[in-house]
Amino acid sequence: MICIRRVYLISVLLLLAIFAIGCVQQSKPEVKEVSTPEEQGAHEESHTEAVVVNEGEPSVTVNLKNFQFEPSNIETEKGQIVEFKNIEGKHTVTILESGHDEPLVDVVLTEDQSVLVKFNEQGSYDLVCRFHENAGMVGKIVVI
Ligand SMILES: [Cu+2]
Repeated sequence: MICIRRVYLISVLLLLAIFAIGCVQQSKPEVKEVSTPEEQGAHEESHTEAVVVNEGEPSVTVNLKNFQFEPSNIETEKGQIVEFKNIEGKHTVTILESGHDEPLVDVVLTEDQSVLVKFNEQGSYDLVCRFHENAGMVGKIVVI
């Protein structure tokens, strides 16, 4: 009888221990990975025409607001940096070489975030917000 009780007691303790461990694991705060635009752009480094850079002095600043890029027609020189600054809402800075489908840069910006893009090759680039492309949130970048 004592033996069965002991086994029962041990079983209960074990179950409690397992339950406690489960609780501890569940109550662990979920760490949400917040990726910065720099990190998001890091995988774009393989593209040479337009790359996300972590620092540098922009020659032009483009504001994202009212579902528009302001200005939407940008001209810059080869090697220069363009800053895209999200004033309001959630947008993407998606840059494609004109006539190509694969974006060179594709970064999601939430409010007050900005991203620096360096243009290394002359050419004509399409600027698109993937979320509001149909609303006319597009632009053109000419690198001379
Ligand atoms: Cu947008």
